[in-house]
Amino acid sequence: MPNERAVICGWFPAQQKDAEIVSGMNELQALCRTAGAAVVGQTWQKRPTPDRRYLVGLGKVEEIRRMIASQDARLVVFYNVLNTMQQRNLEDFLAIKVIDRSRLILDIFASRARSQEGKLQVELAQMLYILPRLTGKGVALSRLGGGIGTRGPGESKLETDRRLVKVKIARIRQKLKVVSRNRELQRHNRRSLPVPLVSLVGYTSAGKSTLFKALTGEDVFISKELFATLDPLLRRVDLHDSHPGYYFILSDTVGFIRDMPSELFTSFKATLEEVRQADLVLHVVDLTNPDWPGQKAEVEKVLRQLEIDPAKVIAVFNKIDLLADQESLPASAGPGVYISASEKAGLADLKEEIFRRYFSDYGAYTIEVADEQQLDALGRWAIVLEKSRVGDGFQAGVLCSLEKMLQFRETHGGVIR
Ligand SMILES: Nc1nc2c(ncn2[C@@H]2O[C@H](COP(=O)(O)OP(=O)(O)OP(=O)(O)O)[C@@H](O)[C@H]2O)c(=O)[nH]1
Ligand SMILES: [Mg+2]
Repeated sequence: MPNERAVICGWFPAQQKDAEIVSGMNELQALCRTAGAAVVGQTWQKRPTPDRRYLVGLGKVEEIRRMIASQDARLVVFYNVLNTMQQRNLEDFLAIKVIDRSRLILDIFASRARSQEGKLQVELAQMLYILPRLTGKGVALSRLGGGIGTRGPGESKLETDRRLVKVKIARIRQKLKVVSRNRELQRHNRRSLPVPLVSLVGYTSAGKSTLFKALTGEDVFISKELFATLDPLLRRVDLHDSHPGYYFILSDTVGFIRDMPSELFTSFKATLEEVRQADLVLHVVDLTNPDWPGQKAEVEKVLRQLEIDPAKVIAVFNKIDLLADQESLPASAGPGVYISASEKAGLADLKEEIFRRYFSDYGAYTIEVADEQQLDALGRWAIVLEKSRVGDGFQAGVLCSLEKMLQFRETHGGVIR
């Protein structure tokens, strides 16, 4: 729906603060823009409970109808999740397409998915979204389909009942199982590296990919649009400048948003699992967003759900280039590293913090092993800087913690010099 004209609307509980509502509505506007729709009008309503028929009160619905007419809108997007009946009532009353925020986010994800796994995950989320909405009373898939753009899975006129959707869900789950087995294998190979896996997390648009690019030199997709990144990506980052020989593996992945559609959460489990496996988690925070504390709290909530140990998390406050009073920063936002990913400022501090957290008990050792098999095994325990033949065996210069060195000697043999 390139340039589709949209009106946005939201219901909020009576006690909700106006500032939070404004930030939520602004975010919905950004989501619309990302999906290709221009927001030509917006309105919201505070009331103790949502209206059963229309979510918002009838007076509000009439206001939306006037807005649609005066602005020539083609679409209405609601901040809240609509049930089937509310969605249908609204469409009947307004006589144009009505979708909710979950649907919008699913559409954006669908347009972003590149990898086979990403596509399957999005498709699963779309099916999970549609299934409970296919309730009796002749609501066919064709009616649910074709929200923004023509990407949804609902276009196929053949799939007109719940049974088919259930079969499809089972099939996608099956395929995902195969893909995740491969991922499991890759992860196993990665786990046999002697260096930490460092995961970037953060609210969407916080600057994760910009930081990934600044640290790895990789030309990744960066955009002011939301959910620019979907698929996990891994690259090596050298700490060479101050710590020769040391490096870590950095992963970039999907961003978070408040009230993430539960269907996406379910289907992106495997991707989120990557974060669980990380040795260190860099939580990137966009300090220029007025609601950064709210966004930070939202991400921390997800990290808690994923049972990630807070001790593994490093707060990375980003975009300080845009802040007027940079001197007073460290005191204001809390403990963490202050950077500008786009200006590559503060990156040395960040690398130092990563080094301090993971490598502080590492040192240089020389070890002698008997054969090539042992030498290969050594590479899974320690960073091997150099190796040479000595007599019948090998000698290697390594970086490792003493604890791991002793463990290696216990399980594989060898002589530590
Ligand atoms: N001024 C400024 N802009 C930045 C900085 N870091 C990132 N940006 C901008 O912020 C926007 C989002 O950056 P991304 O790196 O795509 O953000 P992300 O966290 O990967 O976002 P998603 O992949 O959507 O979750 C882009 O327009 C970047 O150019 C920074 O340090 N300073
Ligand atoms: Mg990104």
